[in-house]
Amino acid sequence: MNTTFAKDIKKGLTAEDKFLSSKYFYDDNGSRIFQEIMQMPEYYLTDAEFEILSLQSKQIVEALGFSEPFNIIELGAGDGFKTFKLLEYLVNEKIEFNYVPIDISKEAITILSAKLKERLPKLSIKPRVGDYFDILKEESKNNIPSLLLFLGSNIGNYQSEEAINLIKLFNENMNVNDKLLIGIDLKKNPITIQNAYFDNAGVTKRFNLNLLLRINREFNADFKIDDFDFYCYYNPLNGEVKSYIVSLKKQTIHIEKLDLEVEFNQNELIWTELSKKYSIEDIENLADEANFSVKNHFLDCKHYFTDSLWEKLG
Ligand code: AVJ
Repeated sequence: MNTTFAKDIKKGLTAEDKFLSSKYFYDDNGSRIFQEIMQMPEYYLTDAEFEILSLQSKQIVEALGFSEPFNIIELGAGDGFKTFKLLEYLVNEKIEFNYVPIDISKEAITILSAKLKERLPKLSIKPRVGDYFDILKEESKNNIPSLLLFLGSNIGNYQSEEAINLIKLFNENMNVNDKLLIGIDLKKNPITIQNAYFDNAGVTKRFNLNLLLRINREFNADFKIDDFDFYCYYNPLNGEVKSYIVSLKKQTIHIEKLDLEVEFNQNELIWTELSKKYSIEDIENLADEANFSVKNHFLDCKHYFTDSLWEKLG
């Protein structure tokens, strides 16, 4: 049994305001549903970032100003689909670099490596499985300039303070002049954002409710999916999309392996996810707080999304 997950379930479901972290969405089923989300037309984030890396790889690489060889270290590489465009550009230009994808899932890394070896046989790839910061620290010791990739607006899942702390940790494990390319979803027309998360086909609802199915399976719980719904809203004043699971009736859930009974009132919520949106000014403040200077913002043509390039200051 996964003990941190067990503790987090107990903590979240016995709290006054119930919560479960979106980091637990990504079991095998959840990862598949997230692939579906990325293919929905309403979920503009993936297309926007793909456009940036397809059309602006040259500008990004020039802005690095690195001597060769250098490292490209990707945090949470996942399926590596977007990064492919950047890697392809570099290989075609015969630029000397190593690609170091890091993921906690060994399976994801194995699949990614095999795919890349086939599609870019000349790529030098050094896949790593394990903890981001341990590996970053190790890689920073070899004194090759490094570009860190933290793409896909994953930073959006963190509250302001946590986001600053995470980026400070990146900073502490980098060398001066190393760069961070960070993908961030921008504030925009609230309807566009709302539609990306509250899709009509209910894919995002399935993504959220899958967490209950995961708890059923891993902890012998008895959540009945039809007794729960999904709700989310975007608050343009603070840039936060918050997602919730809603109990449709008063009910008691038994989680056998945790020896826990959880009572729900009708319409009671479980907060599952924060997907925070930033303005350019917000991004510059965040960089500032963590001792980075912003070199460039690479935007898509609709200005929905940015891959921002930051430099570690001395
Ligand atoms: C993978 C965290 C960037 O918050 O946009 C997509 C996850 N949640 N639809 C996001 C997600 C609902 C996604 N991130």
